[in-house]
Amino acid sequence: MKQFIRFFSGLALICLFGAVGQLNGQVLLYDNFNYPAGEFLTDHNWLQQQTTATFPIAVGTENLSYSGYVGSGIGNSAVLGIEGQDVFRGFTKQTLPGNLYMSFMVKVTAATATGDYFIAFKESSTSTTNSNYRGRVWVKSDGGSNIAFGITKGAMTSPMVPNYSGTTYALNTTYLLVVKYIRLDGDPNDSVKLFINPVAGSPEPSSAAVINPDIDSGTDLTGLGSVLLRQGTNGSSPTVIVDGVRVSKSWQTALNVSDISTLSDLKVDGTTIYGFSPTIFNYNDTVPSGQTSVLLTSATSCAAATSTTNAATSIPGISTIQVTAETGTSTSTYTVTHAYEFFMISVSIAPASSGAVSGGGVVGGGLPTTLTASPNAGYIFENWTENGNIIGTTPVLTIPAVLGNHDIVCHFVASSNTFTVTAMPNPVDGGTITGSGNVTSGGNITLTATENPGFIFDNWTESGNVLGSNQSLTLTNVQANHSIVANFHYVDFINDQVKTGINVIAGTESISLRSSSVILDLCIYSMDGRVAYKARPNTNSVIVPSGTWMSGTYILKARASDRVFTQKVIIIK
Ligand SMILES: [Ca+2]
Ligand SMILES: [Ca+2]
Repeated sequence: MKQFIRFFSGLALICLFGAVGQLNGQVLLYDNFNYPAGEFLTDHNWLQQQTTATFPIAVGTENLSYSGYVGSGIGNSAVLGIEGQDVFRGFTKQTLPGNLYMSFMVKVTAATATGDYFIAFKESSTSTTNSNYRGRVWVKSDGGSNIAFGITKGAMTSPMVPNYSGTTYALNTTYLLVVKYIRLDGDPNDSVKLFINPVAGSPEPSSAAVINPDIDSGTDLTGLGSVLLRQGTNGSSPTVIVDGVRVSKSWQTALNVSDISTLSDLKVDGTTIYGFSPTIFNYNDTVPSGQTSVLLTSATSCAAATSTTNAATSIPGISTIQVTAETGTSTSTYTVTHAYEFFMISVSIAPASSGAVSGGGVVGGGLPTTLTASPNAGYIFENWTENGNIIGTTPVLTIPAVLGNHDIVCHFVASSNTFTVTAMPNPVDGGTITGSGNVTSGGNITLTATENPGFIFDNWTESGNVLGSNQSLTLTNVQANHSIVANFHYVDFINDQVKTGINVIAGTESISLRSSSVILDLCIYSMDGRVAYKARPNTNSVIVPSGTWMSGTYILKARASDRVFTQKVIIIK
């Protein structure tokens, strides 16, 4: 048992109302007997009731179908006959008040005139000795090939007298039956209905084929928690094939696919995660020091939903559980962050009500986190500060690995009082500019131009007008947006300031250059100033063919990404 706090984040309350509306769409149990024929139901999620183990209930080869029914035509079936073993399969126990539906297909191959019941709800989900059965479904014959279905709420006083339909149904025919158990607080007030061959996809009929009111004296059970398959009493047992058993809280999902994609439980290392709720999708899990992996288990709210778990492979790490509804359309993803410790990223907004920040909160130690600023109308983002220091100037702030608590302020400024000053170098590789950004009305802003190798700064212009020729430009009393250009020109001096790192070999047929950095521009001039060769190689190694050139002295100028280079070259033929 872990003795530490499991944090959780309540991020999903907005989903609460939708989830409440969906609760009746849960499928609590469904079984299409999609198991190998001949195997016993006790091999497949069913438990033996009481101690009788003779004539165990097995999976049959026949697969029942009913047009439009969700459990139609899947897998095999269960075959019940002579008195012997009974079995039950549990579901999440349902307490008062509420309606519970049990739908299934049945094909009766033999029945007695005495009649007997073969399926019912049972009180306990797990107890093999609990024998409180409710909503018992009976079948009897007229002595020939006609049969009737009946229902009792509970254990009738002897002799058992179910309410039966007319003997208008036939042996060896597949029927869809739906038991509705109406459970109310107090007694006697529960009742049961049996629908025979309802139309799948249609609303619940206003009247059932058979109704049995609460005429027994039993008090309310603690709930209903399983489905019982019963092989009857010697001499009265029918032989039935049961298939597509489905327990649900609504008529709709008793007969049709469910669209619920939530979890009913989420365990980490065997313990339900602190604060679990089906409608909370993000959790934080503090892992004990030294533990390097986690085991996740979960249960879906709807038995017919499916889930896929991807557990974190290291700590800190994140696990996800994706749940897909029976419909295949609705999905939910639950996320668990595992870490040895958690830190708090506190974010405040300045000034108040000027914007919002997403992200922050509790973050696992060592994991990254991202804050995203969104200004309210009338404001623009300015910067992030922590302890008075600017730590970011773009609206998205990422902390690569959170190793402590943070108290971050997101600053916005009123857009009506703020102007943006942008600055671009011309040409784009002529140099760099610092200092551009937002400035409040009437404020000052200073731009600084820095030359790239080979370039010289000329001046600042805006819309073609020269603003200054100092490498530092200050705009005062800013009252508008500005788009400033810093102009540079390429230097054509013979003696450049930086000239190392490029090797030149001049032969009779070619001149080869090899540079430690990429050669961007290459120009070779004759001594009278004419261009003999010009190229933009964009590579570290260049070979210039010079076989047709006259003997003489040439000036070679190369501009690499980090330097410029000028050298005289003598070509001797
Ligand atoms: Ca089946
Ligand atoms: Ca009651």
